[in-house]
Amino acid sequence: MSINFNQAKSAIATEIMERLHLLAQHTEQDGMMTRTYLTPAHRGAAGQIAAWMRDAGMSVRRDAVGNVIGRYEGTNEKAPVLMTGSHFDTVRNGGIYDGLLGILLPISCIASWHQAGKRFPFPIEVVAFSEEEGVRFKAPMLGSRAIAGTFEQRVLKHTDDQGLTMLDAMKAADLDPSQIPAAAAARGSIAAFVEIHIEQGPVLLNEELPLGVVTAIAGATRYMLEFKGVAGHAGTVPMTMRHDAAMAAAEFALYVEQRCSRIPNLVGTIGQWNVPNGATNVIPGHVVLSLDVRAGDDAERLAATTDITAELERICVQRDVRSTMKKTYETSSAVCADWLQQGWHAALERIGCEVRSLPSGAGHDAMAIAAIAPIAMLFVRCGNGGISHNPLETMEMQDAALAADVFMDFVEHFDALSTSSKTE
Ligand code: HGY
Ligand code: MN
Ligand code: MN
Repeated sequence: MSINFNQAKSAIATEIMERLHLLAQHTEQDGMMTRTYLTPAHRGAAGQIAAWMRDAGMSVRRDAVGNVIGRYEGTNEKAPVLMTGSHFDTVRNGGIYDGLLGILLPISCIASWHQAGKRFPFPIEVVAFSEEEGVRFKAPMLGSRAIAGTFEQRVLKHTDDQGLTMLDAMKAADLDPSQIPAAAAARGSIAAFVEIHIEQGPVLLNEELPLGVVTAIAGATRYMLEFKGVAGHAGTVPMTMRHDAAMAAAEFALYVEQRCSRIPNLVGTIGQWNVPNGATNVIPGHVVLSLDVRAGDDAERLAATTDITAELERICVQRDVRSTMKKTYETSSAVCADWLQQGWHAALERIGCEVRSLPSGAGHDAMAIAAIAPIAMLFVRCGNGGISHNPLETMEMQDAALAADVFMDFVEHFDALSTSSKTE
C-alpha cells in the first residue's frame, strides 16, 4: 500500500522532533542523555512538559510521585478518560526518544485539535510518568504504579548512590509521599490506556515498516546480588586456595547466559557489576551484580529464575563463597486488549499503513496501568539497527508524522470503538 506522506501531519512531526531535542538539554551528565528521578534535570524537564501541555489547551496537575498530567476536557466530563503517555526519565547515557515520544506526540496532536476547536465526547489525559526505568532508586514504574494504585511504600526506603532515600528526595522536590495513595486513579475512570513508544528493537526496521501494534509486553524479574569471598594478595594466594568473589560471579554470569539462551523470547542480563574498593593486586572479596530476567511467557521466566537461583547455591558451595540474592522488582507479562489492537489496525488501514503485530521485550508503563484499565501500544520504527538505551537510539521524522496520523485517527474513532467493544 503506498502511503501518502502529505496526509501525515508533517508540521506536528517537526514540532515533536524539535521538542525531543530541546528536552534532551535537561540532562545531569554533560554530553550524554541521563535524566534520573527527581534530579534538577528531571524537574526541569517536568516544567517544560507542563508548559507545552498548557500551550496545547490542557489543564495540568502534578501528583505525589511527580507525574505531570495534562487533561484535555471533552464534551461529556463524566465519561471515562482516554489516557495516553509514557515516561520522561531515562537510563544513564541513553537515547532521547525512549518514553518522550509517547508524551510529546499526543501533546502536539491535542494542540492541533485545540487549534481547530475540536473536542471529543470523552476527556483525554496525557501522563508524563515521572519514573519508569528504575535507575536512581532501583524501583521501576513508580509513576504508573502510583496511578494504578500498586505503588509499594517499601521502595521509599531505597537509597541512591549517595545514600539519599527516595523519601528524602521526594520531600526535597516538594512532593508529599503521604499523598501517594491519592494519586491512584478511581476504578472505572480510565476507558483505556494507549502508549506510543519506539520499538527499541530491529523488527520494524528489518521489515521496512514504520509502525507496529503490540500484542503483549514481556514480564520481568530483577535482582541485586552480592558475592562475599575472601580478599587476598593477588601474588601470593595459590589458585586452589582462593575464595574469589569475582570468579564465582563470573561462573554465575556465564550460567545466566547459557540458561537464558535455551529458548527464544527468554533473556537474562547482568547490567551492573561492581567490585567495591577493588584493586588490581587484590583478589576480590566482594562483588555486587544486578540481574534482569524476562520472557513473553511467565512460566518460562519463573522456571529460569528457579534454575538460576539453584545454580547460584551450587556455585557458592563449590567455591566456599557466600551470596545474597534480593528481588527488587517483578511484574507479570501484560496482554494488550484485543479491541484496542483492532482499533490500531483500523487506524493503520485508514492511513494506508501495513498492519504488523509484535510482542514487546521491553517493559513499559502500560504494563503497570494494565492493572486498572485495558491497554494497547503502538510501536514506532527505530533506526541504527533498532538500538536503544544507547546514545545511538534514533527514529525518523516521517515515522513520527505517520504515528501522529494514526494516533489522531485512532482517537477520532475511539468513541465508536469503545461503544462497539461493549456490545460484543
Ligand atoms: O527496562 C525496560 O524494559 C524499560 O526500558 N524500562
Ligand atoms: Mn527504557
Ligand atoms: Mn521506555
